[in-house]
Amino acid sequence: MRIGTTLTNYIIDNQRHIPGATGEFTGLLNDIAVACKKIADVVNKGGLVNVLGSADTENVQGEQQKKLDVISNQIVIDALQHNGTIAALASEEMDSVYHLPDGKPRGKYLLLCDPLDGSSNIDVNVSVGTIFSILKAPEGVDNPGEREFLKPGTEQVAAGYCLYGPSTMLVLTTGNGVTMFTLDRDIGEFLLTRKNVTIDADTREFAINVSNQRFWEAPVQRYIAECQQGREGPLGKDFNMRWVASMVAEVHRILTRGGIFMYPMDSKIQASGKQGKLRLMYEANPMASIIEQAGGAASTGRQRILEVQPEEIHQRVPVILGSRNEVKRVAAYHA
Ligand code: AHM
Ligand code: MG
Repeated sequence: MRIGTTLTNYIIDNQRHIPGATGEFTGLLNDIAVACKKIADVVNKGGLVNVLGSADTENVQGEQQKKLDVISNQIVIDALQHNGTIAALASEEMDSVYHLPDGKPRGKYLLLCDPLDGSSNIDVNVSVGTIFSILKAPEGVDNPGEREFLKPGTEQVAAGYCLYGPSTMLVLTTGNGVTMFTLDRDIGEFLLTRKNVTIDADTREFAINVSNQRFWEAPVQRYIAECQQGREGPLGKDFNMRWVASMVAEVHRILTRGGIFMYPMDSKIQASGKQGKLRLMYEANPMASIIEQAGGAASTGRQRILEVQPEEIHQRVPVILGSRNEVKRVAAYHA
């Protein structure tokens, strides 16, 4: 596929190579792209259309929702529920699985999404993003429930994110590499700008929220201490550090110039009875799939993220992902 190809043409061309494809998957990706364009529009207008600030509501996980969390969630529902491409939808912002209204056609896929990740960055005008993951829906189930969603990340048929930064970019994997598209606002289309994305196996850049240092487990303490010792330490090289607090932006940086991103298990998270900070099904799995498809690795420290068997849709996991050799090193320290 040549640089400049529209996302629409790219997915139609992919469909041609799949015998028996009905166009439903193409329609689904198209609906997702439409949702992302609409979210990009409101995120971009920001204070001009009074969408900044808190919504004065909490999501199921007890987190304060921003107005834009709620608006983005509704945009995703509106874009996806009419066209018969999905059978149900689960979102970080909804307590339970969203069932399509009666009379709407049911599709072959299940969609999971974090409509607006990194929303603590909204009010300060820093990059945020939408993350999505697609699973096959079980046949013969009219209204799939939570149980039907509980598949490990290896079962994803596609995953991606849309980054709302200086430019809006949609990054996609359908299990055959990673492709990047940039929104051309003048024509309202995502155009292919990078294909066959690969991540260097080694890196000199780490991303972790160091304010949690006193809570980290020993393997993470050891790794970050070694990074900080730089050329004089056991890793023999100087490291740089970044922390945007917006996973989409961190993953995008890693896909662009390598790096390792960590939101590990720590004693504070443990004390709150959770299994991690980030959500397995809306954040960790889709990002792990993209990172692996680009030649990187993604681990909880103790297990490949994509092999974690989910027990509930809002489940959380520790996340360590990025340049392969560094992720392997941190996993080895856990072993
Ligand atoms: P959110 O889905 O509520 O926005 O939370 C997820 C975000 C990630 O994008 C980011 O990596 C992390 O939370 C930042 O957490 P912290 O503020 O603890 O550094
Ligand atoms: Mg999130």
